[in-house]
Amino acid sequence: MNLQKSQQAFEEAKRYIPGGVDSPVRAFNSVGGTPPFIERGQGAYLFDIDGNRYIDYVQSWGPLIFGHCDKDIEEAIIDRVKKGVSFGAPTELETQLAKEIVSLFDSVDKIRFVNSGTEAVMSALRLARGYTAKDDIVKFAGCYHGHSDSLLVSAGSGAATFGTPSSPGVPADLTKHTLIAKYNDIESVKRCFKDSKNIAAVIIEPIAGNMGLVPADKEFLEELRKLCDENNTLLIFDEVMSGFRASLKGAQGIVDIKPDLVTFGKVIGGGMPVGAFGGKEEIMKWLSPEGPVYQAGTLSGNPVAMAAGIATINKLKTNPAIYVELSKKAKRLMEGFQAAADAEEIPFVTEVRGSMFGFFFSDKVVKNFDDALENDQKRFARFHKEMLKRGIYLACSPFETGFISTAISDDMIEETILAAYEVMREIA
Ligand code: HOZ
Repeated sequence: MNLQKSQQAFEEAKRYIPGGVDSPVRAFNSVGGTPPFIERGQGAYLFDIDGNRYIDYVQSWGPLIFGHCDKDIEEAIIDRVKKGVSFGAPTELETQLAKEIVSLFDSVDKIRFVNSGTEAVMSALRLARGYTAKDDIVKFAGCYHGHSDSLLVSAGSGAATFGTPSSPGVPADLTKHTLIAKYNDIESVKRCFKDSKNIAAVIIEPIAGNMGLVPADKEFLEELRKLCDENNTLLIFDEVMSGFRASLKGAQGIVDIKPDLVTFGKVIGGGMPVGAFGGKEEIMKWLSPEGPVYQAGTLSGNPVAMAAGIATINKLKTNPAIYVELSKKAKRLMEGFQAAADAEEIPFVTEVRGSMFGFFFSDKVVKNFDDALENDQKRFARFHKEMLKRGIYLACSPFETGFISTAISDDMIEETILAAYEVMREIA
């Protein structure tokens, strides 16, 4: 595979942008080699500037559930762009998208749009603290909720990839309010409640997608709900990744547990920058201008992002059966990878939730961050590199998640599995 132009582009980018990227994981540091610089996407494929074609299992880290350049979403975006790209004033589009999401999520009476998952979570936490008049929060090791100060503690995703799950520049005065519990371990949460009577919220990815794909057990989430109720603490589900990905109703649609607040991103913008947080009326009315908790943004509810989101959610709502199809493909892909690993006696485990998939080079079922850290990262890096050479674009870290889009055909899945057989043989 020729990556000459990408190599040049990367060197050039490094002169002007730290590490050459605007989000660390994209630099491929954990898998080595040059990240292909992307020229365009079409359907299931990515094309880089050297002319290489890849089957894309990243799909912009989740948003592109209908693949690249889906005609309906593309038309909705182009149509809106012609009418003006930003007003900093209300449009009916915001209400339209809000209505769609509220109608699907029982836990959401009202919602506010922002520009990213980081912003959504940061704002939801401020609201939770304002509403409860408490300061502490509980987060789980390995969960990633964006890079705001309070949450960059024991964080997954890029932070875990680079072995810096906390960051310089985050004052200890702030992080002392963040208590860390162990995913899928209710006793660790009970200990937090014992240590602090000042817990405003427990925040969790109900399907963790940032330490690899690690779903929370239903019983664990039920216990969590109970503990929060007993302690007048809000339960926040971070569904930035799982919202509209795991099912039409996100992780909540699978486990049937209602959080007090939910954060969204990715799919609700159809690939445009977006985030949102929502919840019960009683809590949401604390938000400015209705209430005293301040939160704002010029590009919030941006019309182009709203139009893309509406087109995406409409397509999903009119065809909910696609989740069955996507999940079937994800399962087939993971069964294929598993069989390829088994054939070479390589320790390997997989997970699937809706259109999300994950795998670890490990011999134990991964239930939490400690388990995830035990995966063979060197072998992952070799696997990733060899798959890329064969035109298969997978997330470039074992602490991320893979995504199936409707554009990915059964034949592409089989092609990917064949490549996995070859690669497993090579890395055995
Ligand atoms: N680490 C982010 C997903 N969990 C992706 C960041 C990026 O777009 O590079």
